[in-house]
Order: sequence, then C-alpha cells, then structure tokens
Amino acid sequence: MDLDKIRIEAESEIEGAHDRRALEEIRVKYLGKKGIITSALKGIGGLPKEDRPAAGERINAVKVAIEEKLNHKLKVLEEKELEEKLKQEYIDITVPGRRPGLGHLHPLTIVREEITEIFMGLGFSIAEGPEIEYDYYNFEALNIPRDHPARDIQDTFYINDNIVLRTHTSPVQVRTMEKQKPPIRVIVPGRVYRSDDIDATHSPVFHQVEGLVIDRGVTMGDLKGVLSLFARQLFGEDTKTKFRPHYFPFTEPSAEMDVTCMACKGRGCRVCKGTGWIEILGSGMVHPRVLSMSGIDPNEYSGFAFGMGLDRIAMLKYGIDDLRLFFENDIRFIKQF
Ligand code: 2U9
Repeated sequence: MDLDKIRIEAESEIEGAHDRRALEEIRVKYLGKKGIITSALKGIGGLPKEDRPAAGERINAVKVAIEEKLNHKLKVLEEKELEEKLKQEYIDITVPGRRPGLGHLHPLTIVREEITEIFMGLGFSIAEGPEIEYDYYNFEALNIPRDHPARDIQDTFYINDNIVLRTHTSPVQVRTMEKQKPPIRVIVPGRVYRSDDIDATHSPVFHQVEGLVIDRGVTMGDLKGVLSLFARQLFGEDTKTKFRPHYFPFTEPSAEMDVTCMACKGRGCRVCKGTGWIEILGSGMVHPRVLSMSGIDPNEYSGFAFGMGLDRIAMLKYGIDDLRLFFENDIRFIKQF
C-alpha cells in the first residue's frame, strides 16, 4: 500500500472540496469506520509482528496529516460560508427610507378651522351637540311651530314623532342658552341633515357653522360689525358686505349678508350671475320668544345669531362646482387643497 500516494490523493481531494458536505464525505472515505486509513490500521494485525510498530507509526502519521488538513479546510469553509451569509444579510443603512404616505386635511376641515379660528380670535368658544335631536330643540324652541313649512316631512328625517336628525346646528345654541347665563359667545360647527335629492348643490348631509352672541345691549350694529369683520378675514381685506332684509322664524329682524364676488372681485361674472355679489350667510337679532323659551329675559338681554353653509363657502372659496366631490373621498381631489 502506497501511503504517500493515499496522503497526496486525500490532500488534493480535501483541497478541492467546495462545501462542508463534500468535506464530510472525504472524511468518511479515509477516516470513517470502513475508511481507507481505518482499514489500513485494522490490517496491521495481519503483518509480521516485527513490522507492526513501524507500519502503525507510518499509517498514524498519515491519519494525523489528513485529520489536520480536514480540520484546516473545515475552518476555511466555515469562514467562507459565514462571509456569504453576511453578504446576503447585508443591510445598506445609507439607502434613503421610503416615506410613508401622509394624510391630508379635507377641504371642508380646512375651511371649518379657518372660520372657527376667526371667531375664536373674537372671543367665541366652540360648542357641539347631538346630531340626533329632540323635535323640541330642533324646532319648537326656535319658534318653528308644528305647522311651519320648514318642518315638512319632505325636508326632515324623522326618527319618531319626537326625534329628528337635526336640520341645522341651532339646537346646540338652545342647549347652550339653557345651561349658561349670558354673556354667551359660541360658534357651532356641525353636520346637519335634510331629505334632499343629491345633485351638484344638494346633499342629504351637509355642514353648517352657526353662531350666537347674547349679552346686555347687543344691537344690530354689533351683528353687522362682527360679520363684516369675519367676511374680510375669510375672503380678504377689500371684501365689502351688504345686508338685505330677510325672514327667519327664530330672528327678528333678520338679514342675509352678501359679499363682493370672490371670483370677479365684484365686476360681475357667472358665479355671481352678473350681480357682483354672493350671498354668504343668514343672520338676525334673536327673537324675544326664543330667548324667553330658554330662560333668558328678553327685557334684560338681547343677542344676534347667524348661520352659514360650510360646503357652499368651501365651494366658493376654492372654485369647486360640484358638492358631491366633498363626499367621494377621491384622494386626487382632496390633495389639491
Ligand atoms: C338660536 C337663535 C337663532 C341661526 C341662524 C341663519 C340665520 C341662516 C342658514 C344659512 C345657510 C342655514 O346652511 S344654511 O341653509 N342659516 O340663515 N341661521 S340665523 O339662528 C339662531 C340659532 C339659534 C337659539
């Protein structure tokens, strides 16, 4: 048996092993139970007695050499495997992160906040109340009797005889008057409901901002001053206002306020139908009967109230021609504001 040849062959096989499995196969081939070296060692017994020690020594030397070579190669392969694994798991921490998509305020939210900010700057606080409301707060307490056309079954969503979906945010002011002694300065933004068919300017759900001021000696002059200042802050300093007499059951006298058309600066255009003016809100001095029904003495106190459609104002401000866009939640629309 040519031990040198075995050693050289084993060493070259070890050198050529590409992975740990191949290396293990080589180990079994030479050093396993039935391996070449193991068999050689077993074969020593068959030699003449005097040759055995020398043969044993030579075979062992080859065994040790192969073992060392195997161990060395194992280390090399383990290092190579680790390196490859690390290369695969490498994370490039310098790659710019992926920005999560940011949300965006709805145009109605933007305009609502703008309006409430203006009134908060004038000392108003924000009041809120239920959208499902008693008939009493929505109608009766606002001087809208049972037979009033505003109560028409066609306009109002009735839950039952006594409960409705509020048709305006006014019941919140009634609740405020019951709870709070004057002076009262509240602004009431909220969702309201009317049984309208849907088109470019109507929706069964829409939004209002209403306000109420009550104190001793409040006059129509205060109403005009506050609402004109509001219009100038919302639409720009050179906005003019005009008050036209109107009728509401809950205010007396009542007036609608027009502002110079924001689309044509008052010159006359399609938006203002050539008039140069746009109607923006309703207002009036709170009806004495409304005050007394909520426990406020009309001989001691007076006040004014106003109401505006938030959807309509947002449409005018941004030049949106279809109300339905507000409710469709198309991100391409929302993102423009
Ligand atoms: C109380 C007393 C009085 C609220 C008012 C209006 C005039 C008004 C409309 C504008 C367009 C509603 O969205 S709209 O259809 N509102 O014109 N609202 S005065 O008056 C009140 C409210 C509460 C206790």
